[in-house]
Amino acid sequence: MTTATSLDQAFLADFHDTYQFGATPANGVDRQAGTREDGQIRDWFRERAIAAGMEVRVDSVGNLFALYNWDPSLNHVFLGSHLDSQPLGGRFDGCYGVIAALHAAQEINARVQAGELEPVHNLAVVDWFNEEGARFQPSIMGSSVVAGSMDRDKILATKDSKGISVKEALEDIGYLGTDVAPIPTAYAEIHIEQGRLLERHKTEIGAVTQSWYTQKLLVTVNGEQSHTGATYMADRHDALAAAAEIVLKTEAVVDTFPAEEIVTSVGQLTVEPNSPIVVPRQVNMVVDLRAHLRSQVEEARTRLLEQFKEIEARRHLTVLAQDYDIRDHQHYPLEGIELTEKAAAEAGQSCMRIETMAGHDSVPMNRIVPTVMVFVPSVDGVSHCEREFTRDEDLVAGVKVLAEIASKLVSGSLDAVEPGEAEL
Ligand code: HGY
Ligand code: MN
Ligand code: MN
Repeated sequence: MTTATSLDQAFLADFHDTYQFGATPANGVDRQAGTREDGQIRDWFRERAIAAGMEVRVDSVGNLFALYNWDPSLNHVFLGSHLDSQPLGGRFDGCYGVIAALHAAQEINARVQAGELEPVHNLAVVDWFNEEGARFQPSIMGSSVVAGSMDRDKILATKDSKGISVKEALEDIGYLGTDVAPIPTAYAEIHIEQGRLLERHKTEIGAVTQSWYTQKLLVTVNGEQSHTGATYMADRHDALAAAAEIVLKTEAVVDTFPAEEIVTSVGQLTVEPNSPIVVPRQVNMVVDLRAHLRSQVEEARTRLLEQFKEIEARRHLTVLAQDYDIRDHQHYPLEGIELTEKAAAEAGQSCMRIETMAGHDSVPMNRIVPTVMVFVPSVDGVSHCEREFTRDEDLVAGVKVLAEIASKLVSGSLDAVEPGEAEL
């Protein structure tokens, strides 16, 4: 077993090394899926994996795997997350989980080579393609294809705002793979919390129990173009003014729910024709609704659709809303939660059970194999922002916990456990 300090130092050296890829002036990263920067960090990861004696594979939707194949007849425990980021995103979201997995895997390999561990499964570290869903929508693409909840060909044909397809982008960075993906038997992912509960409770490890219910609404407002100077106000059908009301109503709909149980936002909005002296004819926007309970999202959705009707009638225009990217609750198996709690206790780390408000690759994976999701604290609960930060000591503590969980998974601890249930 490598001594803890060498594991810590090797992990921190690698993790800090990743900051260079897509580095932004305010200490963030911009490494959107399939971009040159995404390709650069993947090349770097591939080199580190090969140097650690791993076999590297790339599948047909750009998922990147690094494998320890101790016995070619065995399937693989997966450890992973994602290297892609949001625009002007944080250095930790996703990338931490991949580098933590890479070093946890090396720790487990050292134990296997030293005869301290007899694995009944091989081990795979994975960088899932396009978890973030910034450039290509929806999010959580690569793991959803492996989990069977998204169609491979549809994903490859998905285009970004410049009309470039996933297939073309992957070809450009050399990651349109032809390898057969390994077969998962269990999955574990460590990730920054991106919220503020661990910090609020002064707790070092989060054992994730379930994901929040989430959905998006693709909203199109159709008004009419006119001259911003020559058209009387009564004659205007201003799609952007209507959209502005929708943005504020999306924010206000949470007011009638218990605090911190539901969150809503409009994160993406495009205006047509976007000319300074033309009243906008069309606005396309994405409404993001997430809550602790499915019923809360459904109630908020009903209220918003009623408000959209009122805006339509008053402003003599149309508002179309389409349900999109619906993710049911996923309950992580109790046995996996208890694995995290035991591993944290062994590592002398405080631990609490927590729900994830953000989506992760572990959500689709949780549908096909027993999945363990672990959090480390986020300073100020900030994420998807250059200010995102987690302290080195918390990162290192997480790697140790992940290594302990991985050692139990490769020893078959969850072999008799079903994947997490979706809330019916
Ligand atoms: O959708 C999510 O919550 C994730 O950040 N992609
Ligand atoms: Mn993430
Ligand atoms: Mn993210």
